Amino acid sequence: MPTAPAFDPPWTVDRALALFQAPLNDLLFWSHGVHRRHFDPNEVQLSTLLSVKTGGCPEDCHYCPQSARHATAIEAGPLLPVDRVVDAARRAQAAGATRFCMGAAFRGPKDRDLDHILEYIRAVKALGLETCATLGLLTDEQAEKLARAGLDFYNHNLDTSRDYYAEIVTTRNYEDRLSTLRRVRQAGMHVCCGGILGMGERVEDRAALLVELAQMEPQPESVPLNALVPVPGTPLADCDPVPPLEFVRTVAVARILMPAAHVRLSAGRSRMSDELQALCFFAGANSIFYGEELLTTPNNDMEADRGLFRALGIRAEMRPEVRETHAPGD
Ligand code: SAM
Ligand code: DTB
Ligand code: SF4
Repeated sequence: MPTAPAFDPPWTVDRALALFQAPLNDLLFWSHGVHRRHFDPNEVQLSTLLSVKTGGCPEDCHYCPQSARHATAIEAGPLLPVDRVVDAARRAQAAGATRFCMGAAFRGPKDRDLDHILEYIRAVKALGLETCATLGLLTDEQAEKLARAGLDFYNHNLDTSRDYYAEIVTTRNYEDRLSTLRRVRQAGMHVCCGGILGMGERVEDRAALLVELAQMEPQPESVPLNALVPVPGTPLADCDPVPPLEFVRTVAVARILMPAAHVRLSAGRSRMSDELQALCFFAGANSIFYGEELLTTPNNDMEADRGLFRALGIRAEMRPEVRETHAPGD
């Protein structure tokens, strides 16, 4: 077997591509080794999503069923009342999730909407859950307000490479996304940032996306890897699914480039077999979206996920402060 290449930064697209092109067994051996050095390989973190404001979005993201510019079956709704959000968070916590992620179909929040969202954050945080929100582009002041309300993570995906971005979204650019990510960091929140595979991109675009993420200082704490959920009415409805082993390779390269990040199997998991998910966990994935719905599309059945975890000997990760008060095996 060839000896492992050096895994230290700075990462370049060529170096990342060389990993993508390595024999699969070598790549998995390397990525699993990195994974074991940074994490318990038998623990997976569980996040639950809720769409707190659905549809009617002015942006034109070609993958998204919530854009008002695409003729999909999604109807626009208002921001949910706080008690509905708190009920959903309680159910997620009772089912075993440690993080609750609130998503809104905004280009960015209006200040009036933000005040309402700050109430969700305070209430969900008070339950003892980690909080995450994904609300689109932020100003400095909005990022600071979110952080002060107790928001732990902000999800804001780069989605694809800088070069391919304009093929996927025309109503904002890569730099707009990077500016918001800098504001999130500046305000002291953790960054959740990843992308979507299966939008017609090349392997070079996947490598460039991962290098873009890996070059952030500090690197994102959380990296969601979505497989496109093709929704009728969106411009990407007819894209071919990502070849499963290409998805595994992307997980493995993400793990090597961002050794301390939680790499999340995100949208598209319901089309993955148990065996493919098992291979992704071996490659270095250690987080999933848990709950029967993503934002507007179905996710895996929770009982099936618990069954898969039992079969693989995987435990749900506890929050660090909870773990300290439990002996192993509790
Ligand atoms: N509007 C905000 C924004 O775009 O940042 C937050 C919500 S948006 C729905 C959050 C993320 O969901 C997008 O960045 C994209 O990565 C993901 N997403 C949306 N539609 C998807 C689809 N059909 N398949 C996979 N991922 C999708
Ligand atoms: C992420 O990377 N994926 C999630 C979450 N962050 C917000 C969203 C997936 C959405 C899939 C399509 C839908 O359900 O509308
Ligand atoms: Fe709007 Fe976000 Fe969907 Fe783009 S991904 S259309 S910004 S909800």
